[in-house]
Amino acid sequence: MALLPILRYPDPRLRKVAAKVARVDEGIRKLINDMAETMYMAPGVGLAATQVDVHKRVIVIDVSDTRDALNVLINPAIVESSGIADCEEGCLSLPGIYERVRRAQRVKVRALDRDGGERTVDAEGLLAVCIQHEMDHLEGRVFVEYLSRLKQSRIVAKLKKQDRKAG
Ligand code: GNR
Ligand code: NI
Repeated sequence: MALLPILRYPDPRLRKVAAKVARVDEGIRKLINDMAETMYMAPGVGLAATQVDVHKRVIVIDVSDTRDALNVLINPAIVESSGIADCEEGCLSLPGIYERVRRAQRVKVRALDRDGGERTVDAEGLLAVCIQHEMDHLEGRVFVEYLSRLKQSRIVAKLKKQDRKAG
């Protein structure tokens, strides 16, 4: 396994649209293992391949307290959604930034698992929010793009200041 570097906003590579996975092979399973390790170490509750500069439709998520319930979603598609949830979100590509975003409260997602089998996940609460956040990454979208231009420019300034302090 290997820890992968996470791209930081506003890196233009975060804007790339990820391609469908044609076959769930050993290369994809290695990517999943590395992404899971990177997510747990960060620590975060989810990670999209886009964030580690791999532009394939692969997501890992674990919203459990015990950190032992890994969800792997390959080529995810939302087939149903309902309700509204306003959730304070964070992102490993924007360390230290937390903002409220409006999402669907429940989503039903069809995806492939790490063995290439089809599965459907019925999600609500943080899992549902996280799935939508990660699927946005695969489309080249980051949660702050739902905020006003003014807020976005303040966030970019704050991240730049962080980078300067870190050297
Ligand atoms: O670790 C994360 N926490 C989080 C909290 C609320 C809503 C979404 C998230 S996802 C984020 C990890 C990440 O950046 N995934 O892309
Ligand atoms: Ni994120």
